[in-house]
Amino acid sequence: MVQCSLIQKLPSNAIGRDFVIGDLHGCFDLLESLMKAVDFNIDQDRLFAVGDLVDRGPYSLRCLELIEQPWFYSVMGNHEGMMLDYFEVYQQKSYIGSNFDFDESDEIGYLLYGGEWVKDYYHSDNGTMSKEFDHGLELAASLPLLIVVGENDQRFHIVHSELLRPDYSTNDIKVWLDSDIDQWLSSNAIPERIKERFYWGRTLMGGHLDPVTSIQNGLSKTFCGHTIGNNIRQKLSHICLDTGAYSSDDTTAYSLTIYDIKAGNWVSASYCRSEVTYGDFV
Ligand SMILES: [Mn+2]
Repeated sequence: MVQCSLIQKLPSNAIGRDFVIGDLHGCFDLLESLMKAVDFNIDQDRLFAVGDLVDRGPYSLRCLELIEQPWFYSVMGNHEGMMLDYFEVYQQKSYIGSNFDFDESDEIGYLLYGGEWVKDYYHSDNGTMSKEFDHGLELAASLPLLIVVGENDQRFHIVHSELLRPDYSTNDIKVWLDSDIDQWLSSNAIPERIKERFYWGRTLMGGHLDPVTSIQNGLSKTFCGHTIGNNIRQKLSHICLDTGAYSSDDTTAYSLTIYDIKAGNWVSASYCRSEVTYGDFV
């Protein structure tokens, strides 16, 4: 499994706006529409992504390449995790110079889970992936599991799925709090035994804890994705922005959503609508 346990700390944005974008899944073109709609200023504004930049949609590598932009920040999603695991097998087996059988080597089912696009970057003549793909892999491997931004009432977090505690079924407090996160920050690592839930868990947004309050005292706003819904929704201070971008061509309720954190409003774009849609979520 992926060894990522990084946590990234950033100051508040003193000169511009902070936006969060839901699971991109290769929908680079929808992101472009949204950045235009909010008049995104790359010199002042910042964009935080909740992970799952790749797989299923049309432009996975272009979404990965966003990681190089100084205004773009993302956490690792389970899809980046699967992609890195898949290519770990490829690298270990040293297929360089011989034909690589993608399907034969897919012990984790990554290709079936949306990873088929990687085959487009394979050179069968010399048995290697393209240089730009290898670079994309390096960028994915650099992603943190958790981003912490700002202080006090300005503070927010970015994580792919959920900050649920492993003992949630018996503990009155179901989620990790700012004080826990501050301890991980001071040791610069998230404990190994609890981190998988950060990018795979679906207990909270999947409705397995309902009924729950929208706010958890002691936990700052925590933006996440991973579980598709028709709209933004909030549970225990987690605000889920995954509105199913990659399937917005055949499901009219789905879209890609960008959220302006301070203003408390969102814009969404879809493959089956020519116009973007606006709304509030405060
Ligand atoms: Mn996911």
